[in-house]
Amino acid sequence: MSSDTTPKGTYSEESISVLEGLEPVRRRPGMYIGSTGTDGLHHLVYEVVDNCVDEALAGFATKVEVVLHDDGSVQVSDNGRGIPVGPHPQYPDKSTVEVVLTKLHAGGKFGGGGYHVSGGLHGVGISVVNALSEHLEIEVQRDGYEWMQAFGKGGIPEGPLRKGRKTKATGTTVHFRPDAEIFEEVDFDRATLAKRFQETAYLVPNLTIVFRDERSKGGDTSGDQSEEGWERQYQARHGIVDFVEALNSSRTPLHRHILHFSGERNEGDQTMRVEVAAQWNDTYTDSVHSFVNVVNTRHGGTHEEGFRMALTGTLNKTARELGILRESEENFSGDDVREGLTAVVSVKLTHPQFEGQTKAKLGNTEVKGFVRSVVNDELTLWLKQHKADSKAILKRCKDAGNARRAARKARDLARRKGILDGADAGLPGKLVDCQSSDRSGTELFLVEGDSAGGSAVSARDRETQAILPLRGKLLNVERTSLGRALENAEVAAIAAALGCGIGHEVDLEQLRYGKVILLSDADVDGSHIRTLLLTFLFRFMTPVVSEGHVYVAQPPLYQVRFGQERVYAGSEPELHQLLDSRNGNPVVSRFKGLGEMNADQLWETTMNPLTRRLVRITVEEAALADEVVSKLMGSVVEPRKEWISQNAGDARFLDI
Ligand code: 0RA
Repeated sequence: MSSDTTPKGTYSEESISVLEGLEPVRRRPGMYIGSTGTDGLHHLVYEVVDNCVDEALAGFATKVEVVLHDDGSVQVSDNGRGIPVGPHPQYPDKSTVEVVLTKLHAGGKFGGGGYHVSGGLHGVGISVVNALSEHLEIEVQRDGYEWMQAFGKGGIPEGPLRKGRKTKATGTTVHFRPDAEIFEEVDFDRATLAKRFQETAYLVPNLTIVFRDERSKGGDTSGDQSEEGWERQYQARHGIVDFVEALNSSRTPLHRHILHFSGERNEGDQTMRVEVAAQWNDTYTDSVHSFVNVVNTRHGGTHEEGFRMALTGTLNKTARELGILRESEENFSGDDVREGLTAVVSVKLTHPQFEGQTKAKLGNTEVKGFVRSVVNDELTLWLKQHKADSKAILKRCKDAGNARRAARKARDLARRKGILDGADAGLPGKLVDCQSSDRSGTELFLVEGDSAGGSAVSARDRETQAILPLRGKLLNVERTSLGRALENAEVAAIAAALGCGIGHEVDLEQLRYGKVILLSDADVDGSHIRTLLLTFLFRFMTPVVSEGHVYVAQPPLYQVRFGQERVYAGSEPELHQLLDSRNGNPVVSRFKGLGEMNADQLWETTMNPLTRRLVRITVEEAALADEVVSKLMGSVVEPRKEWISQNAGDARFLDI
């Protein structure tokens, strides 16, 4: 019996069995897509797109188009072979399309050879997307015709696959609306999707991904949503080489050519392929991105381990051969060779095994040796063929090693002087400490300028609030190593006052205050200083930021006097709102800086926990500050110009 004889809306035997097929997915969505929150929602799109990407990896599709519609639906099309439309071998009364969409784990490719790697972290198949949708339509172009089928809530077919017009084209279009009863939220975030598609395009050369947002509000926060909607195209002619170039675009590369090599091996039924692109730049950040089957392995795993071992080993070996490391000298450490390294390691496996809660770590043990041996051989060769680049890279490793030893000395010295261990004797002279030693209730204000520092000292609650005045601008740590940074008096004073150590050695247990509050003027200079401080804390005291100890104080910009009463406004819009909402004769004055406030005003507006406003800094914001600093203060001029012209007048960045 075919279901086209079944009236719509009634349950045929068939649709009941189909319902049973997908029911586990609706009962426990988390098991299939991780969560029913925003991540899970976006996962639905990835799942469909990954199927198209598989078709591209197999050499059949060259274009994927993703469109966000106003009704909350998403449409994903590709120009691949199209899902087979004929009867399915195991369910001869159903089309393969229907089986792929209604049976769990029927998503894998069968028949046909081709290079199949399962995309998607979960790789659960599009039947899961169907199960978690309110409505889904599929259109296939194949075997000379268009074919379509629609599914209702939970993936129940509304009829069989139907044959439509003639066409010579091939491809698959999946149009679905996530079920609002399943997901906590059904708003797609454009930036999240865009980042993923950009990344995918780098990892799958010859694939073009077109991404269009046709929603009227567009979830747009950047203001670039025009009447016609928003569209971007992602494609990378040189694949991960382009990726590395983009990652390094706001930094200065230390050598001209981007390293690039690959290798392949079969072990039993496991086919392994690795491709690496890398280039060192003049920052101190290690930025290694790894992927398995086009999926980001944020927590690394065996492929990254193999890469790191080979990198350290090969660079040491070559440095010895070239006499850059002499017999008496220590080997480069792993950190030395990765300082300033931007790399992409992309692995494709027929049978990946992921580990950990988030499945973002590769577990296959055979991959480690494979990647290690490819990188050993190919990197050795590359270094031989690129003499000038090699010299620059190896010299950099050597400098990093020297700096590491110098930093260790500086730290040892600092520790001996008590600077880093928070011993009272080692506290900086400028610190005006609080009396309480119960850390959870205490706050350290990092205050811009001595005069504002003075006001803050008189204004503070001496029981719980400590003040560290900072003079002038903090050193820009973007292009500074830890050792050099510690030579800067302001940096050393902050490190000493916090007492929790620095760099890899941060110990939050030792942090001397519950809150670290940045207090600077509400003007451009103030925000510059804030950005530098955030960058410093983010780079060298990451856990202090990530554990939520860092805040930004919000001093007001305006004071309005209504007779005896004083009211404050933090911004111009707030000022207008205030003036509009009140009667009386207002006297408005603008604070030029913190120094203009007297102690009472400072206490009332900025320091009193009952009346002040504080903004807690998240890692994302600190990372953004970091990126802003890279662009504004790194050594490359172009991105800086570009950034300034794009964001001039956009207060979001300067006003973190
Ligand atoms: C099953 C088998 C084949 C291709 C596909 C599924 C397929 C699925 C999706 C999902 C989105 N786009 C897709 N493109 C293809 C192999 C077909 C053959 O051997 O000809």
